[in-house]
Amino acid sequence: MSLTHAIVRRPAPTFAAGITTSALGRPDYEIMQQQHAAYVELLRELGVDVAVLDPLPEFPDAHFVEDVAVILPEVAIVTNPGAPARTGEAATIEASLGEHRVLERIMAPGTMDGGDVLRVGKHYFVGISERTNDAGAKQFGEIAFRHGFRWTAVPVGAGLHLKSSVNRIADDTILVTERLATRDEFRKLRRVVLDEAEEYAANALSVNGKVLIAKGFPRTRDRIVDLGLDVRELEMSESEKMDGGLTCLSLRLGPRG
Ligand code: CIR
Repeated sequence: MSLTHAIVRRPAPTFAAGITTSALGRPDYEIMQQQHAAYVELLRELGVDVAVLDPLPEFPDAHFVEDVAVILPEVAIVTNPGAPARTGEAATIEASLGEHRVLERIMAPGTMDGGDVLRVGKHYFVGISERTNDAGAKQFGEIAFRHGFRWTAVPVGAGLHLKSSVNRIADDTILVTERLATRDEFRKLRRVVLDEAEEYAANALSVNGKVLIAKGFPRTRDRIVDLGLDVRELEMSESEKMDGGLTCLSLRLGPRG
């Protein structure tokens, strides 16, 4: 699955006012900007054409662009984010997405955050979480099905989003927390199970043959390297303080169709 384009948004000076459950302390804006710039630079180095949108100070979480849309090969689905403070963010991504795809929408009472949607091949796993409800998942599933995908709902339980706990790192291979590893929905996939102390590293991102992970999780890195995969590490401390990770910072597109 090659990635050609990505959409990111620079963090706003207000970003520390975003939603968080983390007890890691107040994030630093300057360091956040540096970490975001390094992320964009790495995507570009990996051959991705990155569109960088302006900050939106009125939406302190808006640089976590993944949550406002899910991009399929043929269409982009603008979500209805589940946190009331983030609902208005969805409309702000439509113009950029419209350059690449026809748009569809998740409508109330359905809610959905893109962080709950994990694609593995022709299948979508949709996390049911505090942000994505059954109605949102069902609307998503119906659209995905029309475009040739199957889908399964997965109760997220702990953690913010499904992709806080599980991500695809190679064909049919997922990096997953112990808690979700034994779930029936994932039984057909090869599972790389995270150490409990390294669960934040679950939010890995596969980009054009490399696996991007947060820096500071050596056991996870070694396990992925042992699979013969090429790992790149990025400092993610300031996003982690705001419950965000590598996937959250971009919307990614492959070729259309
Ligand atoms: C929020 O709580 O919505 C943001 N502070 C973090 C969103 C992270 N997004 C993601 O995992 N896809």
